[in-house]
Amino acid sequence: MTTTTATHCPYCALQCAMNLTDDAGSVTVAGREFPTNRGGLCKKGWTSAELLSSPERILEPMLRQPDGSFAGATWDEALDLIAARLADGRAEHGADSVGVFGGGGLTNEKAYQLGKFARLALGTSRIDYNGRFCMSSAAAAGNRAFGLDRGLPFPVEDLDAASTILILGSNVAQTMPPFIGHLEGARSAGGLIVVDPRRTATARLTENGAGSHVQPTPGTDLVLLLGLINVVINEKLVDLDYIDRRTIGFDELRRSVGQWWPERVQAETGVPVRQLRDLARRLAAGGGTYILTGRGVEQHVDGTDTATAAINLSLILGLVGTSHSGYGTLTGQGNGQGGREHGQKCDQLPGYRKITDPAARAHVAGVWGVHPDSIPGAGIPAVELLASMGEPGGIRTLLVHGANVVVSAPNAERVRAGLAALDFLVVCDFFFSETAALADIVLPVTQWAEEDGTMTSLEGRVIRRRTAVTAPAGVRSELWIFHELARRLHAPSTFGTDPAEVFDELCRASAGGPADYSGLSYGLLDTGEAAYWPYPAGSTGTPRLFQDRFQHADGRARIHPVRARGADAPAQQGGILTLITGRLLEHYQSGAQTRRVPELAQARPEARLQLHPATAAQLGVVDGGWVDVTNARGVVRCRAEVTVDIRHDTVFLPFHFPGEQSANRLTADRTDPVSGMPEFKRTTVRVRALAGEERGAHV
Ligand SMILES: Nc1nc2c(c(=O)[nH]1)N[C@H]1C(S)=C(S)[C@@H](COP(=O)(O)OP(=O)(O)OC[C@H]3O[C@@H](n4cnc5c(=O)[nH]c(N)nc54)[C@H](O)[C@@H]3O)O[C@H]1N2
Ligand SMILES: Nc1nc2c(c(=O)[nH]1)N[C@H]1C(S)=C(S)[C@@H](COP(=O)(O)OP(=O)(O)OC[C@H]3O[C@@H](n4cnc5c(=O)[nH]c(N)nc54)[C@H](O)[C@@H]3O)O[C@H]1N2
Ligand code: SF4
Ligand SMILES: [Mo]
Repeated sequence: MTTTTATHCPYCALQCAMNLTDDAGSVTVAGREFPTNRGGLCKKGWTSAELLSSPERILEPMLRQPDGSFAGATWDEALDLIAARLADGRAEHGADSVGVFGGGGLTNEKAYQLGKFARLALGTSRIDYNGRFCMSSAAAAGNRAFGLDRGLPFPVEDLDAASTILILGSNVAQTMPPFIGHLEGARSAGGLIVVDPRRTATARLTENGAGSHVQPTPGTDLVLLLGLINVVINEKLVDLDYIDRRTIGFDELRRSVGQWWPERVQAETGVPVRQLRDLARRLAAGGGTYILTGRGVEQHVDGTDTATAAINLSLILGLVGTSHSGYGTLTGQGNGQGGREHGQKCDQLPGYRKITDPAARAHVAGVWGVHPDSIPGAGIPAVELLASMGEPGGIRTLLVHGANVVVSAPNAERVRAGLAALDFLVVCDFFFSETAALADIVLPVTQWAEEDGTMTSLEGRVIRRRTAVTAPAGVRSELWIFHELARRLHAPSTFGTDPAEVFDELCRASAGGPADYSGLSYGLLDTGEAAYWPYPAGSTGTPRLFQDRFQHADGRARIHPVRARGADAPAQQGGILTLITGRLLEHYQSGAQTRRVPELAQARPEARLQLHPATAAQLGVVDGGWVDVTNARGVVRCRAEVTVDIRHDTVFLPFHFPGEQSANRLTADRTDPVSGMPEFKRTTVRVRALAGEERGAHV
């Protein structure tokens, strides 16, 4: 029998729509018409169904044996053992010795249930998730300025009518390929501006009169933005009427940017004065202007302040909540948006409520049928949580759901050592990811096409994931796993296994919160209606936010002046280069999934270090030759890709690969003081060409 099911791609936040056709077990993917992707998919989407029947899939619970190998077990054996170890750990070392690490790829239902499970069944405050590595800086900036964090406060299609789009630190042409269709309007108006230290596929979209590429020194975007604000104010390009009616804080901003005159900005960023002025004028010219940020400017220790500066620029130009203009951040993971709303963040309860707010605690406790005092307080953010493994007072047991931290967390070798120091590690995954391979127990779970649920896309639109194929007999849904463990742990409240029922509960728990889903249900979503939150009961949702007011009590946006910190030691002195990290089209995140898709693995089998020909010549590096990339934390060994598409002082590594090619062996676990975001994008390294015999050992 052949069945076709309408669902969405498992990977990124664009959530491209697809039809999955199951013809007697052979599953094919076809793009489906939808506003974000208009029928298009990227290679990852096209090949996504291959993982359903991957020979590497785990098909029964796996228990580590005394000799270090894994052996299959029944679900009862595995769950009994986990429950017993969790109960013992809690009794012996306290509830906060148990940690939970979630992911932005989990459905809303799973993310919600994971947060509830941690607080009620484990009684721990120690829960956080990989979205801390992703959206935390932009989220903190949005909350601070607007009183609300929804990545794009407008539908993606609004961008079609823009004449100017400024993209700061995002390579959408490779990270969300169908998205570039929405840049066409700006390109034909000559107004696509891409800020990236590399000449990326996205930067190339500005060629032939379509716009301009600004190529600053990595990590200087905050100064660049302060310079733009300075020019906009000095050239009287601000929208004073808007500033007056809708914001607070402009005078302080004006004073704070006085020192960032264009020549000084040029000296720090390398961006010519002329280009800076042209850019400021273009942004103020009207005709539909949007400012978008990505991980390139947010994944820094000053990422919150940089995103805030981008918001300040948008506010003084009167772009936010007005027609045909806007500010937004491009959410990354499939459910990166919903995943940050329903309680897997350490300081959060469902509906984007604060766990420290007594009214929020009382509301959620009411839905859960527990006393508010039984909900633990705020925990600690991801980097700190991982750093506490094996430390006195830190976590001794960890449950991982939807993250591969050994590859994706900063200072990855320290994370590996921390995981090894745990008393007990449980990982739920489809595959032996590098993190699962270190676990005591691995529980195999259903993949996207085998489950129902909801995802909230980068535009804050809640969409349905639907079961298209039958899961292999030995795997289970995480909702079922939470239910079974909660039962064994005698947890209060209920842990439903039916996604629709869990969604209804989530909607009730979110009612009245900033991310209010209370008017939603599977029934409504299944009608195909576009559902943008906030969607309180009785409403029809909110495609466009901030049109009349911002979410602060007085309705005004906060212009929060931010200062640039002193620059670090300039790159290239004494052979020091700046390493930036990011993504390739073919691979997704830690690569745990896409490295197992033959077509993608063949296209990009390994990490390559991008460097400029002049730098390569100085170091004696040839294209395809082996290099060591080192700093105090570790060494990466890989081949070089010599390219003019990068600055002389900068090198680039993708972070999709494990072991000696893992970029996160080099990144530091310093974090942004506001958001807890680690510094992924700027690390100092030395590069050395390897001689024939050295490289021989590693080929
Ligand atoms: N193919 C693919 N697509 C993905 C993903 C994936 O892993 N692979 N992941 C998804 C997720 S979770 C996310 S978060 C998004 C991320 O999507 P993007 O933000 O587009 O991804 P990155 O490649 O991390 O970073 C974007 C760009 O930032 C630049 N950059 C680095 N440092 C700086 C800097 O200091 N200043 C500026 N201006 N730019 C800088 C890099 O050169 C890079 O081209 O992609 C999503 N889509
Ligand atoms: N150097 C550097 N490091 C980075 C970044 C960077 O730009 N540079 N970017 C950061 C960003 S933006 C992100 S989002 C993180 C992401 O990094 P990770 O958290 O490592 O992301 P994934 O590789 O997607 O890991 C998801 C894992 O969960 C599994 N999985 C997928 N869906 C489910 C599910 O529903 N349930 C369960 N139980 N498992 C599931 C997958 O098989 C995979 O093993 O990496 C961060 N790390
Ligand atoms: S752009 Fe993102 S959602 Fe669309 S097909 Fe590619 S990975 Fe999937
Ligand atoms: Mo991300």
